[in-house]
Amino acid sequence: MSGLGIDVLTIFPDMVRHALPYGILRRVQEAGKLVVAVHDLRQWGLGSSRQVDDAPFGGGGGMVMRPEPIFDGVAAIEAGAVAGRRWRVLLSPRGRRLQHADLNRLAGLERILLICGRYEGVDERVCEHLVDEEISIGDYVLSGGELPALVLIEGVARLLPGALGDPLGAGRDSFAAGSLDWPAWTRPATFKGLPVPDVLLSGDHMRIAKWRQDKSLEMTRERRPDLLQKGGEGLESVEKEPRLIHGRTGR
Ligand code: 9D3
Repeated sequence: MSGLGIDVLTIFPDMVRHALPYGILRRVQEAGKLVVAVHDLRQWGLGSSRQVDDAPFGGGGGMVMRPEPIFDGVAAIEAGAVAGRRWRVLLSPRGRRLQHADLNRLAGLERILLICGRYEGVDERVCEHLVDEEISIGDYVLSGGELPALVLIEGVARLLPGALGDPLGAGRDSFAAGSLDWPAWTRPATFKGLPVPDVLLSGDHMRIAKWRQDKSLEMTRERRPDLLQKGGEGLESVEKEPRLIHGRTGR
């Protein structure tokens, strides 16, 4: 297989599986460019109750994910039918915020293992000694890493070669690098008395291209001036060095 393999380790495997067979994500998998294998962490849970969490040392509320099921699950997956080391990513609110450049980097790997946290977090030994990288999808609190893992999977899937029917493919994204999309209209030309801008009906493709570029820049200045700052986190800004953990990187 020349494409990408992604394993997901989670206590809610069906939550992840049920989101996979839709849209581009479905097509990429049907084309064999992406294989996603979802694993139930409870397989490696402790005792007859398959326990995966416990109270935090030092007290305080909430539960923390125990390290053994996660270490055992990762070892089993990497020794399984498709054996070999994965790039191990922990989805965590403490991780570095996911950027488009991360998707490009991850799309270039062969095998990724996504570990989804739940409860109040995971035992720090997982972060320090098992995973290569911690990723967050933004500064808001969710209940676990499953939806963030799906966000990452969908974002990576559409960057795989030939994922989009359009031969320009994801290249159109880089065309719009560092600025927001221009506004779009479709038929009817007038709706509830609201007309489409004349220029778009003019057939003058040079004028249209210029107008769109101006609109894109105007909209970016207005809503996301941070994208225009040099050194800011552009949609496709050249990737900063990935955060090193134990001296390993994804390259
Ligand atoms: C930051 C809140 N933490 C303070 C005690 C507790 C906590 C809340 C929610 C710890 C973990 C979670 C579950 N969230 C994720 O696993 C998660 C996440 C998120 O909440 N926001 C953005 N990205 C991510 S990636 C994984």
